[in-house]
Amino acid sequence: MELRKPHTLELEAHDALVVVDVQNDFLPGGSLAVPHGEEVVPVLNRYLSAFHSRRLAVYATRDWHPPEHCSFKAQGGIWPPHCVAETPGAQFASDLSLPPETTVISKATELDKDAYSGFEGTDLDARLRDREIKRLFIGGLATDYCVLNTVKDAIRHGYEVLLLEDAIRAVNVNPDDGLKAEETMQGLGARPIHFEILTTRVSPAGSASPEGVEETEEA
Ligand code: VGL
Ligand code: ZN
Repeated sequence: MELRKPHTLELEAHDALVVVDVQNDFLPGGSLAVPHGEEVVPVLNRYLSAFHSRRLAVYATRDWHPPEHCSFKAQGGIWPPHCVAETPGAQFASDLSLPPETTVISKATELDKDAYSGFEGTDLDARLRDREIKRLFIGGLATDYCVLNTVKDAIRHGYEVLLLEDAIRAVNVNPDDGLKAEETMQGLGARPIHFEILTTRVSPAGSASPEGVEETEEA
């Protein structure tokens, strides 16, 4: 018999959080600002806290381009210069609370290749397999580019994907791009979730209580 309430989700040992490209250039004032991009930060901080307090794995991807990257308009690409490695625009949002054990994954680092997926040209899959990670909780920026492609690759690599629907925002070059991306991800099997469905087993010591009482995650 299923004792758990429907629409709740308990974090498990083989879960990892993947925070996609929450970098200054994608936030207000940045060179490729995602509309409302800053709104993902406080929500991601709640997920980060939930993962950190359970000692679960956290990964943060970052767009990390050379100064004359092929995706920039001057080189015939479609984007303004953004996330140039080692510049302030490429830094993670200052109010993003990444735990010290976060694994940083740099992508699109080569001059003549773009990469929207955190798996493309990186060791992310190998690192996840090393830790026997099975489920990925994926959120960040932007829904219609790097989140979409990271989720697609995650599913292709066999991970179960929980899409943090409350912690993604879209560029929306075309008005529906974000919505279409969400439909695509769900069509491939990604399950949209929001923070409030996470449960925790609370005890004074912070470990599982003998009763295994489930409570909804604190705000
Ligand atoms: C991204 C456009 C260009 C992203 C990266 O992180 O979604 N979008 N480079
Ligand atoms: Zn880029």
